[in-house]
Amino acid sequence: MTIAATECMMQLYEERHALEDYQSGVPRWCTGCGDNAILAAVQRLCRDEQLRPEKTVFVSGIGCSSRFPHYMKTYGFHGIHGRALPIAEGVRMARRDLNVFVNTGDGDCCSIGAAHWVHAIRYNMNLTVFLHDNQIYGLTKMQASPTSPKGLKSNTTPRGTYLDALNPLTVTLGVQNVSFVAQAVDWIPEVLYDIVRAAFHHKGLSFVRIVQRCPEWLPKLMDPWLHDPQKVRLLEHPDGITVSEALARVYRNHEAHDPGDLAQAREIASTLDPIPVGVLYRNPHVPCYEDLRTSDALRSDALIRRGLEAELDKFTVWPQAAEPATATA
Ligand SMILES: Cc1ncc(C[n+]2csc(CCOP(=O)(O)OP(=O)(O)O)c2C)c(N)n1
Ligand code: SF4
Ligand SMILES: [Mg+2]
Repeated sequence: MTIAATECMMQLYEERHALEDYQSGVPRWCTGCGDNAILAAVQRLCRDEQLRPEKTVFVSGIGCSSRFPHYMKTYGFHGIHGRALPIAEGVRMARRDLNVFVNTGDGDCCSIGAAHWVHAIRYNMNLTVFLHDNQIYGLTKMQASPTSPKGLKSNTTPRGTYLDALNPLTVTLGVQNVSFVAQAVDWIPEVLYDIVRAAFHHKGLSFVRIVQRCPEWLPKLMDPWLHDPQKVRLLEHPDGITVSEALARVYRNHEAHDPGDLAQAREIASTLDPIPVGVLYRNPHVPCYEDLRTSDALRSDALIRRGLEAELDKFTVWPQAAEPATATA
């Protein structure tokens, strides 16, 4: 009896995954790169939720941030530039039993992959999407991206960019069937983790824009926000994230926001300073495309049989009615 109990305990111990079970290799990101903070939050999520590594997949495009799957001891797909979302949708469609995450950069998602981004929001498949928004092309050494601030000098814009930055939050909130939009910053790990967790628990496409610092090419870009907690506007709600007492002492600029209010979410999303952080929008009732496509109603025996018969009928040669015999003289 005692032996059985010990064995049982050992088995439980062995089956519980530690943080190391999700960690793979040493990240090659620069020191201080915000991608490190995102990786730490996501690995913690996997451990806390005890996600089975063999049932979890990270899909990315190309960029510094897209190296993410290499550092997760799960399944992963380091895809092609701009195509993280369609690859992830394919995975999800074929394997609804998997936890599917997407890591995409601002160039990857908002530039070359913009069309896929819009349609992925509309299809609302059950994916957890992290937009690592460092407002620059990091991997290819500092070209302006659509989210670069106006006037930013870069290798492709030596006189500064001419256009206002594209706002990933307002764009996403403008697409039909949007179901979850949040914003996080890499330098408040407690809130980053809570947002990542809320996104994971949402059924449907959860889109999290994470303001991610790139100390290599834009070392000072986020300094004003980093050094003045008043410039961060924390949004709290039981359906979103809650702000701990310790955090509230530092970040005094916090307010209630109901993520069920789309009009309010759009208004908040359009303000850049102070920067809103929290869950802006959540609607758990938007249907997921993969559920619509594979619903029982569409796969009933009767419907499948009718479809098959209709297909076979196309090739059936029906016997002609016998010609009436003609009288011979
Ligand atoms: C089709 C194609 N076009 C261009 C490139 C070159 N390229 C690789 S990564 C990248 C931009 C990466 O920027 P972003 O998505 O913001 O990721 P970050 O490196 O900043 O994390 C570009 C233009 C490519 N690999 N493939
Ligand atoms: S270049 Fe920027 S985004 Fe890329 S690893 Fe370095 S700090 Fe991170
Ligand atoms: Mg980038």
